[in-house]
Amino acid sequence: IPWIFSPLQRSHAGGEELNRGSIVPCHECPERADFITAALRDQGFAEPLAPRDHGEQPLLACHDADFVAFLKTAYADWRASGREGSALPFTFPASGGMARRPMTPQNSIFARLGHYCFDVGTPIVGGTWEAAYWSAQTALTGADLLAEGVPLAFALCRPPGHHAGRGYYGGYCFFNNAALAAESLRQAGHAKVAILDVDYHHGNGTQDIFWQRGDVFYGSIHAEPLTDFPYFCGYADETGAGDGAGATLNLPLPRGTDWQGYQPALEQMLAATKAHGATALVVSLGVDTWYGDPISGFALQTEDFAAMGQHLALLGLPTLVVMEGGYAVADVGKNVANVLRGLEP
Ligand code: Q9C
Ligand code: ZN
Repeated sequence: IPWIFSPLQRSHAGGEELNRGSIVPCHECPERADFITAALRDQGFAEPLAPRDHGEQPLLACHDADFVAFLKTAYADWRASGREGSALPFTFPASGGMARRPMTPQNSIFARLGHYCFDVGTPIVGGTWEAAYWSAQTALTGADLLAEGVPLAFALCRPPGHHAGRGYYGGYCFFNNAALAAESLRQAGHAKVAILDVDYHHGNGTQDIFWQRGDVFYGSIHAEPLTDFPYFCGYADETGAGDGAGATLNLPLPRGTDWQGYQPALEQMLAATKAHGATALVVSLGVDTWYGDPISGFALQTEDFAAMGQHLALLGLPTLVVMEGGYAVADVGKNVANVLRGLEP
């Protein structure tokens, strides 16, 4: 199984997040990628391929130009305002209140952070742009491989992507790697593409990007938003709009869900994917559904991830697996490897 990663993706490092009122080291750390790399080596995978550089243009298929420009200079702007450490917003436009938009480079860095970010858990540091840029290139390269006939590939994207929307970042995500890959597969000739998101958290960014599109199916199994991040969407009654009506499927499950509760939802999502008629599959793979994850509440076991891969393989589609979450740092690798092995024919 070919897989893609660049050490430049480690550059987003040393950031701190405000989590439930305390400043703590960011859960989404570069060591996650190191442990995944080590586990794949242990399992006999070949060395990773370096991502190809597609430039910034493909990012604009899923993101607004002003947002991309903001991310590029955000940390320099933060430093120019006299601060060090993690660039985090502390104020947001009140919902329903008046808010001056759009932001211009003349607006304070604090205004711009609050405008483009939706949480206080996603620090920007000196290496964030470089890491997020190469994470996106890793996903785009994975899509290239599928377009060139490879049946199964793994994009070790880090930082992750599924919480990032066209014009916003948050939830440890900057560019929506899975969305970029899906868009690339569309442009490579797949008339319909499916993104299946098995991260513990709802992929609000991916849902937003494809909400009104019927050509890209978005299916997600995730923790009930009544209790879990991102809280404001991911409910079962969100099914898409306009041309995208019916092309979004949300299957929220309660905290404590184990494989017995998870498997029927997965089967339902696979049936809906078949009905949609996609000819290529992007899997947003978070292994934060593992029972030992420090910020999540499902109860999947390591062997359940192999079963998950086997179920996804039943679609019989060219498949790109894109890394999302998973924060039990030393244990994420085995779970990822099991999904990939399960997907193998
Ligand atoms: N105590 C991904 O898995 N922090 N992002 C929630 C709740 C945000 C997770 C804090 C979690 C984002 C890609
Ligand atoms: Zn997650």
